[in-house]
Amino acid sequence: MKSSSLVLMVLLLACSAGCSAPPPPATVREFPLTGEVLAIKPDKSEIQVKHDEVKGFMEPMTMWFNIKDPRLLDGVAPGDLIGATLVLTAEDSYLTAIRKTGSRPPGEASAPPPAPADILPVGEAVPDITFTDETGKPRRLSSYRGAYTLVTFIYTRCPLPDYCPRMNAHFAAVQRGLQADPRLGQRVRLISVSFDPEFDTPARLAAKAREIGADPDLWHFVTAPRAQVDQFGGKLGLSVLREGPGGVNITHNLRTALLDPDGKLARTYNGKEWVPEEVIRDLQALVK
Ligand SMILES: [Cu+2]
Repeated sequence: MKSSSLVLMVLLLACSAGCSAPPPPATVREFPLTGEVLAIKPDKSEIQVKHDEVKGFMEPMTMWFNIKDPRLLDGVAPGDLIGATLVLTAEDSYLTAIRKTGSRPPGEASAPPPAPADILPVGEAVPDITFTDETGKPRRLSSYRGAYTLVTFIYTRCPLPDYCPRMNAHFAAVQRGLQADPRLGQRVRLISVSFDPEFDTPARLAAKAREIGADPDLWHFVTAPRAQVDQFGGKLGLSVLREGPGGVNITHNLRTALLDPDGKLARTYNGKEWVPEEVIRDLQALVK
């Protein structure tokens, strides 16, 4: 009850700061997908698949997919080859119609990609890095000291609605919370870091920032050379796998981190499960 009224309040605050037009009606797209199961979450809500090319949509890569009905995974285990339907709505993607088509001989099954090592513990200083922002200017992470800084990682050509586009939508909602509460607006900044610097030029980052209504006083889109972004992101739990010619096929997880005014890691928000209201609540508790 308490949390739902808070959600309502945040929504009202967000609307008082300018309600955008309702989203267009969801169009649903479906693609056949084949691949090898690498891992299954214990609650069967997600499955990791090393998939073949999804014609007209996605290069071969390894990634986690949502499963709406755990019964779809009855009899499916890591090492199995499967066929399925990838469903995309405006905000979500998931696998359905999963069927086992075979299995890799034991010993030939692929190992899941390694989890990122040496993640910074909460309370540690986050190493400085010099980004290039959407105007093409250098922007050091340390220049945000004095503010609570919410950092997430994206790339603008991410094809899956519940990955980077969802992070952008969540940050837009957090931004509305900052605009609605001057106390937060003065003390909190947002940074979206692209891990696709070759494609995400300042011009493309600026176009994305405009498209989703980023206020340049509150929210910056930045990037840095690949090795630097990967090293920086790795410290915050980001893992990016680059495959194909030039490493253009990107498989990634989602990590969002809150840095305190001293540049220390205050907390992390994992994956795509966090909601903007949770961040606003945390910020309201932190910002005195
Ligand atoms: Cu993405």
